[in-house]
Amino acid sequence: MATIRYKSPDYYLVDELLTDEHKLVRGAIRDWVNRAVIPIIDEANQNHEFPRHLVKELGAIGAFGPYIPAEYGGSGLDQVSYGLIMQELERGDSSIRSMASVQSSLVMYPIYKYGTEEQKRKYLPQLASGDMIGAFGLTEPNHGSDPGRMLSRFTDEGEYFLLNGAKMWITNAPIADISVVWAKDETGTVRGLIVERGMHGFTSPETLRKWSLRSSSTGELVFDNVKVPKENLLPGVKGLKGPLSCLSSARYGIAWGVIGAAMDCYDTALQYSKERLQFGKPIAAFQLTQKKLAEMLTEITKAQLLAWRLGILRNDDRATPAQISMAKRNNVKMALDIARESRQVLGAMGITGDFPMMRHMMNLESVITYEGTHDIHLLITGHDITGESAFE
Ligand code: TGC
Ligand code: FAD
Repeated sequence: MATIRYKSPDYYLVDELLTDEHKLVRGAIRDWVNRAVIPIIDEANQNHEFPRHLVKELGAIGAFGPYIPAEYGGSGLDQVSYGLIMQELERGDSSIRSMASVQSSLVMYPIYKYGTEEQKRKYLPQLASGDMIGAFGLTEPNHGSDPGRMLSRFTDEGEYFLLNGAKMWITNAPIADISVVWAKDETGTVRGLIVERGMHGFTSPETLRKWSLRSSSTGELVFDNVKVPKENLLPGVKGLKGPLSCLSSARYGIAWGVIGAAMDCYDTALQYSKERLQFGKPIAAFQLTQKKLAEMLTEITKAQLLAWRLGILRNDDRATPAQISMAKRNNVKMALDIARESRQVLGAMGITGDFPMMRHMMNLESVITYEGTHDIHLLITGHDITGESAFE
């Protein structure tokens, strides 16, 4: 099988820019993906099933909250290690990376950054170990790219907050024990609330019949007069910058993650092209195949350098949201294009589940949409370089 012979490309010797710790972390996650994900992932996708048994294993290998300090259950790793973990997980499948992205950047991060000490102690260690699953509710049925216009609201009822509204397209919603939910208070200010499964009036129906991220559990969060204890408010942030700062962390992880999907596609196409004979020659000998492979490797190399540099900037807390948008947008499109091109190299074989391209391609259609669409990220860059917002 192509996946077992997987060899990640490193044309510009980017490995020389990594520390021993980075390589150790990457190797450990790669071994786990080979062992635990690759053998089951096609079947899980074909059956539209979330491989729930992997959650505790993801916790055990340190994939949840790798940059959260050890005292709260994390591993205290740097941002490049976090990126490499995302890269290796997404080589397995974007659904597995999504699970880890949401848990780490969209649930643990806001609790760590904006939560009380009690909230951190109560939730972070359990999220890190995978004993608890989290979700992040920002998008609403009528507000996706424009979350600032959200309709979800809560009122102060003295002893508790009363929450009403609905979130849609939420990763992990049907299986999450807790959800970090962004809603407006009586002054119209966006605040974060931790909503726990079992709270009266809270339901989380699953979104079915997806052609993308079929091994990820997606659903809605519906709040019908949910009484949320006051101690579940995240006190440390007010306004849209709260959820958007979490997105910065998750988008950064995606910029790395999709490189893994692209590498898997490229490596599979390269191996296949050397073995598949047509017109009496390996198809790798034809110029048009070489053009495809050479362009794939060029784009992967550029994406690697972008992600690595962004990681260094993030380690110094110098990466701007607009720089992160540029990397998310570029790298996801790069991976999607490579999934499509590499699928062509395999001809008819490329449409089967014996090879990963179609699965990656379908997954990446979600990845290019969530965490800000391809066009929204272009507009964020446009805003940054011109000073003019095209949103209003
Ligand atoms: P705007 O006025 O631009 O910003 C409001 C405030 O937020 C600040 N800010 C940020 N802060 C931190 N990180 C960022 N990335 C930030 N972007 C903006 C900004 O400085 C401002 O602060 P302040 O202090 O002045 O109030 O707000 P806007 O309403 O004009 O926003 C426009 C826009 C388009 C940039 C933004 O709303 C946006 O990014 N839209 C895309 C929505 C999106 O990405 N949704 C993702 C939902 S979660 C998800 O998809 C999870 S998928 C999970 C998985 O399975 O992996
Ligand atoms: P819309 O905002 O309706 O956009 C539709 C089209 O219009 C897009 O092409 C967009 O680029 C374009 N458009 C919109 N505004 C403009 C503009 N000003 N200028 C030019 N073009 C514009 N959300 C969460 O909160 N939590 C999650 O865990 C989560 N997980 C997800 C998992 C999956 C599988 C998917 C598919 C989505 C998930 N999302 C999640 C939601 C995701 O973030 C949104 O789908 C995304 O932000 C886009 O919103 P929308 O789908 O409502 O599209």
